[in-house]
Amino acid sequence: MQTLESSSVDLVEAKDSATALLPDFTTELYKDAYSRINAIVIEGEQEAHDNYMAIASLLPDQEEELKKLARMELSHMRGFTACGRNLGVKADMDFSKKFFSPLHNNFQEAFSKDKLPTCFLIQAILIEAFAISAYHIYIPVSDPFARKITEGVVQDEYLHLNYGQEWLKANFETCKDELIEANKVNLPLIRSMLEQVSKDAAVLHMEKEDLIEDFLIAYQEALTDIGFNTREIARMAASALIG
Ligand code: PL3
Ligand code: FE2
Ligand code: FE2
Repeated sequence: MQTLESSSVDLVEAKDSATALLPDFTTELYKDAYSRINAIVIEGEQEAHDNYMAIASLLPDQEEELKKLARMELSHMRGFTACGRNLGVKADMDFSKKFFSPLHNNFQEAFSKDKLPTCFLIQAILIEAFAISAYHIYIPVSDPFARKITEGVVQDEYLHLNYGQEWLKANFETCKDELIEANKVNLPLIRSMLEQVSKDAAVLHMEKEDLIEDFLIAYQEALTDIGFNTREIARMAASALIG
């Protein structure tokens, strides 16, 4: 007998196996979408490098460690550049510079005012959680060359997220209000970036809902570890919905 429960399980399984099908990496449609997604990732890794170097200049006692993180970002950037080259795709860097510019400007403004908690929130929490979710969802639908590279990168991104988390946790009481404010301004930007990338991501067989879900898990876990309680986190997440 077909119960309600078993039919919904069937549906979920049907959806899973449909999205698990690998795309055809050689079509113009795929390569066109990849030219923007690949550029976003290359630009994101470059900005991450620059952001850790900037943070290093504000934290002389942790300069070596932060420079190490920055170097990792450059090697990620080279890895993803190779992924595009391997597929015969030219990354659309004009597009990706515009894509990052609102977040880039907010980081620069915070940096110019020595607002370290905001810098950490933007780079080590928001951008890293965004990257972790994107790379997770990309790995099962990627070409074999890109898969190897992305699997290596995602391990590093956890280290970066963790680094920011530890710093914010150690300074939680003094930076809490600034973090709430920075979240209010910058989480809506991440949401809008997700919206902007979703059509191209779908061509790569990456679903927007999965990206959002994975992002929220990483973000929520980070905020919990830093010291926010459940109600505060719910409020912070809601600010992206309300804008
Ligand atoms: C920080 O270390 C890196 C920041 C990179 C930001 C990446 C955002 C990616 C969103 C689009 C989905 C990409 C899928 C992966 C394709 C190579
Ligand atoms: Fe990275
Ligand atoms: Fe990173």
